[in-house]
Amino acid sequence: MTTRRNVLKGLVAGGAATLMGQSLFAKAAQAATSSQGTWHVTGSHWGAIRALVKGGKVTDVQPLEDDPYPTDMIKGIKGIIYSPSRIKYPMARADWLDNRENADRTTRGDNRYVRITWDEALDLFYEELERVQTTHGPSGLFAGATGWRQTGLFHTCINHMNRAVSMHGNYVRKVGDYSTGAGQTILPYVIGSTEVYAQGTSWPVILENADTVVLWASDPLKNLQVGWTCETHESLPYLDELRDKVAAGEIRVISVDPVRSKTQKHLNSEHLYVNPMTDVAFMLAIAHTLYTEDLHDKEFLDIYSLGFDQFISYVMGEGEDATVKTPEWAAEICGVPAEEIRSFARLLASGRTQFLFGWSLQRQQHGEQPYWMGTILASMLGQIGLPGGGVSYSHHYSGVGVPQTGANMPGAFPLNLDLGKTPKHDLHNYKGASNVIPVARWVDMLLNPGDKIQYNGHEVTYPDVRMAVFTGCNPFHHHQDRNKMRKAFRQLETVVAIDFAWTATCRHADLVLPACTQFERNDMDTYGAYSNTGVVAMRKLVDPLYQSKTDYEIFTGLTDRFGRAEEYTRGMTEMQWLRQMYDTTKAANDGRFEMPDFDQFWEDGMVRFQRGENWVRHAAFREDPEINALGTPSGFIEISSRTIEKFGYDDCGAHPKWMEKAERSHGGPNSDRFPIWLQSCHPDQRLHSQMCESDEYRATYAVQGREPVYISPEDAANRGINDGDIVRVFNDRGQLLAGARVSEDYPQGVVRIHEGAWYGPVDASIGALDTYGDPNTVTMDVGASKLSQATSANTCLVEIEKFEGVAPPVTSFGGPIEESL
Ligand SMILES: Nc1nc2c(c(=O)[nH]1)N[C@H]1C(S)=C(S)[C@@H](COP(=O)(O)OP(=O)(O)OC[C@H]3O[C@@H](n4cnc5c(=O)[nH]c(N)nc54)[C@H](O)[C@@H]3O)O[C@H]1N2
Ligand SMILES: Nc1nc2c(c(=O)[nH]1)N[C@H]1C(S)=C(S)[C@@H](COP(=O)(O)OP(=O)(O)OC[C@H]3O[C@@H](n4cnc5c(=O)[nH]c(N)nc54)[C@H](O)[C@@H]3O)O[C@H]1N2
Ligand SMILES: [Mo]
Repeated sequence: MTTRRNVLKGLVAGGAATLMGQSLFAKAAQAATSSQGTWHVTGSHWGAIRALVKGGKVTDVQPLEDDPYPTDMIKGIKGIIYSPSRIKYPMARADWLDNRENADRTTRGDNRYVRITWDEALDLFYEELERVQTTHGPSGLFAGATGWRQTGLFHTCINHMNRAVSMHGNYVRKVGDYSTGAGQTILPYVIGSTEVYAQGTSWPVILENADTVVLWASDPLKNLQVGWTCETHESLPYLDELRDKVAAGEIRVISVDPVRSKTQKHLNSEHLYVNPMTDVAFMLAIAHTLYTEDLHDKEFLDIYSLGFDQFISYVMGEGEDATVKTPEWAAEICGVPAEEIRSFARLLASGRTQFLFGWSLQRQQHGEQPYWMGTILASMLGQIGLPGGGVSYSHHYSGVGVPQTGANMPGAFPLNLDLGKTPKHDLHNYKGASNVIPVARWVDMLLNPGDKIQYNGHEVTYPDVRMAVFTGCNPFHHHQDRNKMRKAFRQLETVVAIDFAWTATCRHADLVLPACTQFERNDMDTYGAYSNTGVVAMRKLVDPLYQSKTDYEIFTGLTDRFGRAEEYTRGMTEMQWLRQMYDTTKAANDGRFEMPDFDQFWEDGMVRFQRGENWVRHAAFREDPEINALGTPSGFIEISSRTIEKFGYDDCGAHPKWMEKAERSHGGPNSDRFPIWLQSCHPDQRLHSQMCESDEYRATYAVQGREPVYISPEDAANRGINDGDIVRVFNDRGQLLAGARVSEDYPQGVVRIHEGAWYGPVDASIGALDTYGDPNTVTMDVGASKLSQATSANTCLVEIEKFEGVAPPVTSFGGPIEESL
């Protein structure tokens, strides 16, 4: 098979660190202009692309020849630019404009807006910041939410908002994220770093050395289609190599997942079905088998870990909890027959085993526990730090496992931490409340000012927030429990949303400012978030559409209103910033990685570096655990944690435990009323809510114009549901319409609606039917535990019925209902 990697091997035999002139890419770039228009290179979450521009319009988008494994989502890009859901002008909520903080907030969400000028909009933004800072101080403003802003290091919009707003005054911020909240909180106690965003063992090393690869709740073929920076897709050809090794009987791959995933089907590998949210019971029984059959590596545990005795006495039922965690005990919970649990444990111990964990299973109640157990199982096997063995929590993400070049990458637009002067307003008086909130608890914060919660060994006191600013994120997609959110938004006097698409967040905001898309501005980006394969030039394709502006221009206009624009911009234009960012990077790489001057780079579209060396995660620790001690309190792997024990939490203790969930399918709590588990995994054909507004592309997967709900043949038949029917999905928290896709990949009692489906309620009421199929209309908004307070999106039960009668039209797309002044 010809992969980009093989091509590169041939090209760089001599070892030059930079690949520019010779690359496939530069040759193609020379033929960039034709009668059809001009092809420009740019980067995106979906990979590097070439876009054809003719007559001021993007007419075609193709993956760059450099991309070894382009994603189908490239087809959706044009529809983002030319979406009927674009925000065309600055808009203000009709009921808010006249009465501001005294406006009727029960109509929030009815989507009635008035067009205003940019000057009026920025004056209003500034006046509201002034009012809130003067009346309530920094605890009155929440500007801490962040998300998957489009790519581009200079225009990274979250930094623009943070820099500008913090020049005016301080505000309530967030800690953690929705992706890995539970994992990134627990793992530093257990294995010394968050692990979730760490570079992992190189794929070639895994392919060479592993006997068994366990994909635990991990679907890399689906999730590696996008990256945090411009994605190279260099990790995907490795999955083809893995498929070939599976076929040749050289590696066994086992996907532990309630669902037959895209990756498992692609690899044609084994599937081990486990009941949703019961992995910990399964894992404890594996530990039981390894221990009782003397398959565990005592020497490794002695040298590299602490606290095994305490943990294993829990497994053996010797402590307070007198239950022995036998395979028979676990089988009842996890649905894997006891003998299968035993043979799986024996298989793991029979050779080199690499665990690859996805993140979905920590996005649930007690999400810390399966992650902690992952490290414990890998420690019992004694393979942490060996090539093709041990545990990874990141190989499904942004090209982790592609060897890193070692080159310096450009920095992003600076935050406000380098402020020469203090902000206009008081920085520190939070009136006894906390200034940092665990990210997934901000709706609780709005509803319960003054309340105290536990978080990671600390107490957090919720501030009394009156105003919120959102940019580069879509909270009316990303947060759980829409109806609770709608209640919470009634507490807010002022909500400002800056976006290019009229999302449900805009629909619930008071002031909506039209940013332009990344395709309407000049920028540059890291090519390969972990591989640092190169730097991609992001050339503006077309001028900002309608009245949209770059975030840079928007916040220059805002800071100008309080005399800080010069400081904000440092007196530089967009192109001056880009030049400076590039030149700084070139200087930092000098002598190690050759880079052309800026103009050449801008013309070429990319500078690319030589593939880095293979690497093994935790090898240094294994080699010398004293010198290369882990970042845990003891420096060793902590199978039991004194630190966590001392917090005294009932939902995360001294070592991992099986804990029942608030609701759980397959016989668990509440399953008599709502028998179906809803998983809201990451979409195969979107990036969260981005691209949902791409009409033509959405039509390729929507069912009668609604988001698909994937359902098993048994569940569908039992409810008289046929493939293609509109169904109502509901529980006590909410209700939504979706389109049934009956699929053999789903077992009975398990359905999926991909996260990011645009919320489109029938009206502004609480409990309103969602017309398109946003899964967060029905998900639960509780912290994973007192330790992480992370999202529990995947702890969610529902019932489903066929929708009878005339379905209401979808209200999610096409922008606001415009009213005149
Ligand atoms: N039920 C459920 N919910 C989930 C998840 C789940 O698994 N299940 N996953 C969670 C996870 S892991 C994540 S990361 C979050 C993602 O949540 P978000 O990051 O909030 O989701 P996105 O849809 O990427 O939202 C980005 C928004 O920024 C806008 N935007 C993009 N670029 C720019 C720009 O340059 N300027 C401006 N002004 N705006 C821009 C886009 O139009 C879009 O509206 O969702 C979380 N929510
Ligand atoms: N195409 C695409 N790729 C993406 C994204 C996107 O929006 N679109 N988003 C990116 C982001 S921000 C993130 S955070 C990552 C998310 O990465 P993940 O959270 O790892 O991805 P998911 O797709 O939610 O889930 C992966 C698998 O976990 C399984 N699973 C769910 N619950 C359980 C459980 O209880 N037990 C077991 N054993 N398995 C379970 C699901 O069935 C699914 O096959 O993806 C990134 N990649
Ligand atoms: Mo995420």
